[in-house]
Amino acid sequence: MAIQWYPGHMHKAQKDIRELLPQVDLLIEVLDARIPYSSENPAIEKIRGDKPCIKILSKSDLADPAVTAAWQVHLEQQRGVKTFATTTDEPQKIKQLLELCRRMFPAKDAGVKTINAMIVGIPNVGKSTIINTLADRIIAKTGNEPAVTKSQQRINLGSGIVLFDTPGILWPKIENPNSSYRLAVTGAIKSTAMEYDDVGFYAADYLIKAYPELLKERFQLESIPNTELAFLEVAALRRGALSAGGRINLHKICELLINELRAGTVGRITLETPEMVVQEKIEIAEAQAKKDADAAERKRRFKAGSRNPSESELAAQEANNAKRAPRGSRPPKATKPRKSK
Ligand SMILES: Nc1nc2c(ncn2[C@@H]2O[C@H](COP(=O)(O)OP(=O)(O)OP(=O)(O)O)[C@@H](O)[C@H]2O)c(=O)[nH]1
Ligand SMILES: [Mg+2]
Repeated sequence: MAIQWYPGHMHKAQKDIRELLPQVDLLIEVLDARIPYSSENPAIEKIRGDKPCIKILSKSDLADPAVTAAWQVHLEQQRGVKTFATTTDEPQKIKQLLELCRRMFPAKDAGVKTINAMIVGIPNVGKSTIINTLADRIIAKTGNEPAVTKSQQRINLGSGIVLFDTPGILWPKIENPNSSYRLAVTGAIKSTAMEYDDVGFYAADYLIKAYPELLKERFQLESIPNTELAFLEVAALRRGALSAGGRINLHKICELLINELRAGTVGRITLETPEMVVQEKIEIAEAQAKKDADAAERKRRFKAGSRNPSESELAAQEANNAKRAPRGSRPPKATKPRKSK
């Protein structure tokens, strides 16, 4: 299943970001620390050009700390990129972001001009929360569901930095199917645009391989079954996710698993590592190359046109026709060609 969610306001927001970009000095892209690759907007990377960029790894309290550190090293290999891991548990650390902005523009620090920074990122990643922490007051509306911010907002922090809050955006085509699932698991996709069962199976499959110990502890299991279905069944029994008549209710356990993952109660979990993503990119490129080669071959065959059948093929066809003709039937009478007037 391909999960796509690209409502009209996101299309408009993307256009607005593109228009505003030339006027800003700095781009702050907020990524979800649990999915730093899947939450990175490929369009932003294209339109950013040489503009300096801070990539914030938000909600790092929910992510695996060792993997967050690995992602920071990986992301900083990109030109002009600095990274910063944040969590609402450490508001003082979020405030260090302002220092980092000033360090990136030493000339402007002398009060010559204001630094204009635009905050962009996927829905529900924590953009408005960061702005409120930086401003020390509630300026931007926040909420634990995607698409809370619906339009752009300019916020003057008063210390030589102006921030632009923007609505969370996804993109029209999510190329990597794993990314769609990871965005759905972490809560960036509206619940009406995804199926809990499908996403729950995806999450269970990943977790039994990547974080079996956390699952054992959370669901009080002696050992972890080796298929996602078997795990979901025992988890459902543990949690009483049953329908009338005592049948296992897979929908209920999938929803419960996803909600617990989002809330961080299963533990600190990251859904992708730099190594996994490198491998996935290779697989996607290979699949695309095969698709392109098949299309080129079809085109070539079409252009070469149809060939004449060989003698043996003609003979086989004739024998086939004779076999099919009902006994005693006559070949149709040849119709006289009409006289042309
Ligand atoms: N655990 C955790 N939750 C966070 C963190 N930052 C934000 N949140 C929660 O994530 C939810 C979304 O936060 P928002 O700031 O509204 O996200 P947004 O990116 O502005 O979302 P949209 O405007 O919908 O695009 C809220 O419930 C926040 O409390 C964090 O560091 N850790
Ligand atoms: Mg917002």
